[in-house]
Amino acid sequence: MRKKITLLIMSCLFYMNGYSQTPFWSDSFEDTGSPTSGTRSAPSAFAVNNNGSRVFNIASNADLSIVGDAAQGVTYSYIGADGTKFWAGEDTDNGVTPVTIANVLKTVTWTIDISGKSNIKLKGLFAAGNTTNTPGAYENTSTSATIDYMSMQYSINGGPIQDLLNFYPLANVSSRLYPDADFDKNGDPAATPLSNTFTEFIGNINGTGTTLTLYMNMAMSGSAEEVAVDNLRLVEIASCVSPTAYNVTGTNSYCAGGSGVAVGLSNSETGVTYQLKNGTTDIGTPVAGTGSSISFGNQITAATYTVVATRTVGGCTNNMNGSAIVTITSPPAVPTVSTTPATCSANGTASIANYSAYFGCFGFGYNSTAIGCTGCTDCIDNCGYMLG
Ligand SMILES: [Ca+2]
Ligand SMILES: [Ca+2]
Ligand SMILES: [Ca+2]
Ligand SMILES: [Ca+2]
Repeated sequence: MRKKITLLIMSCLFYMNGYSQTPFWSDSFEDTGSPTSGTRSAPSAFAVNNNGSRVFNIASNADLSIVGDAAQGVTYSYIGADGTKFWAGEDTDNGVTPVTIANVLKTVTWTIDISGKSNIKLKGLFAAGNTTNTPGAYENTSTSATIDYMSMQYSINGGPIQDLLNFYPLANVSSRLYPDADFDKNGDPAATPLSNTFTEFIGNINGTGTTLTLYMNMAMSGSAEEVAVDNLRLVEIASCVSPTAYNVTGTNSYCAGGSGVAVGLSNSETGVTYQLKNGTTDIGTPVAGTGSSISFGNQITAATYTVVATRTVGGCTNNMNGSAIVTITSPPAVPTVSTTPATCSANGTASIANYSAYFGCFGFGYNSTAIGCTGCTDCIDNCGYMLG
């Protein structure tokens, strides 16, 4: 039950972020519930020893002795772990000499069911305990027996092992540990190096299958070369279906002082919200699709209105067809009547000027205010008289 509640909360958080990311697995290295499914295997793990300066295992800050950087005033502990425990790596050869790649490289392996999943991403928190800048502690030089690095890899259904996330020192020097997004085994100098505050990184898992094998590698040859990982998560990114383009409706004009023109959309989809816009400016709040036509209400401002649709799941958008052009016309002149009196030989005549324009604009009625025409009381009196 606890897991279900946790997953529900995470789903809500992702939803609020505007993405459709469904978490389906995690490992936070806590005593219970980690990992949430599948298996974690670490036959090369060893207990924290050497006063906390050798470790390849689950640990908490109380177990460790990390360097930090006194000059920067950095706290000598990892900051921002999820819960209290995480996986720590430090002096991962565990004191075995000589230091070789085989001795120093330690790996955690997970086996996870990914049946039916696609567009999978790995998320996780990564940190490096030693934040000394010059010279950095992590070696990437030909004179060093081994290169200090941390990486995540994966394979699907036992296929080739592929890179997922890399953290390496800069090329040919000793430095801090940097993200290596191009996987050339050199830290990327433009990136921000890892610090003792856990930072989230995301890697793409390409392909689909039934079994994902996830690898976490740490190769740290010294007691001042320190890394930590926490809260690994797998999320499935829902593909987004572009909203259908419907027609913007409501092109019309109204008389100045009137109540405006109703602007809407000829049809709509549920699961999509529709934002009315005047240029780049949002007008009002988004209207939820209903499966039929929707209205954005009467628009007073003369403008060309457009509509942008956004699908709730996935967040992709689409422009609706056309626009609604609202214009304002000036009130026509009040109708006038001219008459000729009857004589013995002829009937009198009466004619009304500007009749069509006026009533085409304001409509018929004795109370023009009720139909949106203000300041025309005289006209109505005249009209009533004339029509009577
Ligand atoms: Ca944790
Ligand atoms: Ca240490
Ligand atoms: Ca690189
Ligand atoms: Ca080293």
